[in-house]
Amino acid sequence: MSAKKSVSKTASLPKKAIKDAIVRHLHCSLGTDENKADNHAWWKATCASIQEHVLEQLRKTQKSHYFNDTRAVHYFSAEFLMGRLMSNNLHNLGLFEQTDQALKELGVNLTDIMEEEPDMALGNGGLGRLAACFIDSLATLDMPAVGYGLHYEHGLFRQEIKNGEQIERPDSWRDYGNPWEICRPESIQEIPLYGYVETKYGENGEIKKEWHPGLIVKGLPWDIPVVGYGGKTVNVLRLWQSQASSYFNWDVFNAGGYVDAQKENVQAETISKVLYPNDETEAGKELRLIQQYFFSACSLKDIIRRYKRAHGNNWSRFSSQVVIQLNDTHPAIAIPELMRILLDRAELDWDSAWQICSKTFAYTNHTLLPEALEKWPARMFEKILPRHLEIIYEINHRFMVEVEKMWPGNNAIKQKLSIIEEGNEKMIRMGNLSVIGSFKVNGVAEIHSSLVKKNLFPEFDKMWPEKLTNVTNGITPRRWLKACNPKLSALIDEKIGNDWPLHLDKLEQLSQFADNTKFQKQFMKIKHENKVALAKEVLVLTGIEINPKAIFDVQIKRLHEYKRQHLNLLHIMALYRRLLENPNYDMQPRVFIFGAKAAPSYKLAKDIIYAINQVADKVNNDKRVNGKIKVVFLPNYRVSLAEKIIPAADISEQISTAGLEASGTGNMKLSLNGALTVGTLDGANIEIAEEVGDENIFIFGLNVNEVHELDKVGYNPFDIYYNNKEIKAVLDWLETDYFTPGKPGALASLKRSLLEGGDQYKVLADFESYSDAQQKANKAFGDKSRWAKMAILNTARMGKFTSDRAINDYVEKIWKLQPCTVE
Ligand code: GPQ
Repeated sequence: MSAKKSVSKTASLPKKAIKDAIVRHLHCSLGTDENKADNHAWWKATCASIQEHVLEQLRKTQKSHYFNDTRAVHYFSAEFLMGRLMSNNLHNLGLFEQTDQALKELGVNLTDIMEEEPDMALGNGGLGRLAACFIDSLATLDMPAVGYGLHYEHGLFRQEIKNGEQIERPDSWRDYGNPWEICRPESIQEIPLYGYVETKYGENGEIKKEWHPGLIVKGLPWDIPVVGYGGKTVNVLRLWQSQASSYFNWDVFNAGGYVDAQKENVQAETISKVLYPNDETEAGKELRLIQQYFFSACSLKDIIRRYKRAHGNNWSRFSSQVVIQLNDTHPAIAIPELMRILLDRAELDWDSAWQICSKTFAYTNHTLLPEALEKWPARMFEKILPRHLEIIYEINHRFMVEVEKMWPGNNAIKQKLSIIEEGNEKMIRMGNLSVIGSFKVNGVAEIHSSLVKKNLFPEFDKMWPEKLTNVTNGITPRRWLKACNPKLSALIDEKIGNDWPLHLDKLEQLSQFADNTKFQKQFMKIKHENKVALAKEVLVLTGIEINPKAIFDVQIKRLHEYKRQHLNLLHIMALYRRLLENPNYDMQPRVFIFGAKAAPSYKLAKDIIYAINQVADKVNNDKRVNGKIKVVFLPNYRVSLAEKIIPAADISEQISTAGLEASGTGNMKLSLNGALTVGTLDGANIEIAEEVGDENIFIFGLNVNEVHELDKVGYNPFDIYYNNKEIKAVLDWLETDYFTPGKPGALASLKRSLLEGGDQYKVLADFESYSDAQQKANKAFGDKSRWAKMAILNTARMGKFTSDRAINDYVEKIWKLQPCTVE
């Protein structure tokens, strides 16, 4: 779509101009100078000088979108896991090399000052990082787009490990300011909450509803510019910060209630205080619902304000100008909010309002896990959003009429499809609301989307056979290869030219060198250098020495039972045991690297982190192991750490129970950087296997149907425990104090969950097959040339997984956007 894209104008910027700008900012923005400046000051001055170009392009982009009156997508997401922006912005502007040189001449090291930037960790994991990759691709493809989310004061907690256990510390990414964001007080929105609904009657007896809110809070927007690759289109990510509305509090203040007025300030400001750290579990907390409504309502008002500037009060073109993508159900409250605005404010009749509304929203589902499907108590809704509850009931009532037409007299289906779940406590099902209120619903990988149709929403699929669809996820190759793996990128440039970051399919041309000994050596030399660099980092972070010649086996993702870090751990324990029983046990030296945060309230997830660290401690210090196994748990896994681990990985662990990982995106990043996947037939692993070929991936375990069958006949983990000596020994080991001296039973919760607990995630069922796959990987690594070929083919065949392809799929299937070029 943007094939003609070339290097940006800024790429020709002379080094001298860059140097001058940085020094000018050091002097005039920071009030310091070259002799006094520390790395932090250099970082800030460099950001400020980059931002000059960014803002210039932002202005041009906005002008161009305005004059062309473009249709735009609005990506609503409670999470944007942006990571650091400096290297990304430099690469996308085409200024990386010159800036590196300019700083060198100033006696400053760019890599060092990049370490000064705190991660923008405004997300938990895959869902939030996907949103970040998507806005990168949208800008790169010149698509008119705005990201909308929350300006959390504290992002995802910082993880420390103390005595093997996870400790959560607050993340303070803005303590020293954020050089990329722009505050826009001119675009503040006021958001009502609480209160009651008054029913009024018009002149002709028509019913009118008026919501009298009990509290109004302000939404203050912060804009983060999103630079497309090539530096032309610069879109924005607009994040809302909550503030007390002065307008409401003055009354209290004037009445002498200064302290009470402050209380209200505190309440209002709490809304955007902190990101909920639960990944794939619905928290059910009032504040979370308020967060969701707050950012959705601010964003809608913002969109409507912009629409009205171009189209006045004529709503007829709204849904042809505006498409809103709901990133999971977190912003689904935007559906009744738009209805409320159209009915109560614009005074449209129900049918006209619903016409507009149901052509505006599209919804992405990211999970089938029942505990992640959001439901809110109707009681809570009534208290916080009384008018929305009425509207939801009306949407549901009209929808039930449709269901009755389709399945006359079938109450079971009505109960299943209703937005309202009747039970002890009446609940609002946000998934059902999202499907009913959207014109398209997509899953995030082929298998996931087919399960959404078959298992989650089969009746909706019958009602609207065109509505449910698939868009397989993707990742931006700019951050996840070009920027994070500069040596491999340079080698690829040399071999196939430098436009692969925009046309990732071109990597396929590397496959012609897969058998070439010289290229294999070059490729693996870079992998080795990346491993040496990671080994240094590991030493600094953990004090553990690792051998760069060993296999670097990596599992980096949120900690969750369905992702099965404990399957990996049991296998490590089994290897350890085999080595103790037979010191000549044949295996390549291997370093197992973990990175994972557990939700603070997820007890077993924290127990697994503790178990990994305890096993690590024992194995790493056991002379008998002779360095053949090392286990490293890297604390505080986050985007910037991923960028260091991924280029150094040999093996990528993607070992979820089949049917439970919707897609996965780390799998794509690792494979793109030449790591081989050990994985189940789950999520995007299936599509990765299709691309790289069965001979270049290690697939194991039950597939979705087999998991299903096993559940049908009844799965009993004790059968495996009693029949497999190794599994029994390893599980029993957990109950001793071998890994927790003086504390027998400290790891017993793991064993319990796998036996008495029923092993919901089939860890024991997949163990043997996993162990076999690992043996195969071990053997393959022994053949250097074979391994190099496999690694090269992984990189070569990842073209499909660029987020540019994913965005183009959304554009074609759902958003129907036209690119808008910017000078
Ligand atoms: N995902 Cl519902 C999250 O990271 N958080 C969530 O709350 C939900 C989903 C992930 C999902 O587990 C991965 O399989 C996907 O690759 C990712 O979303 C993006 O679609």
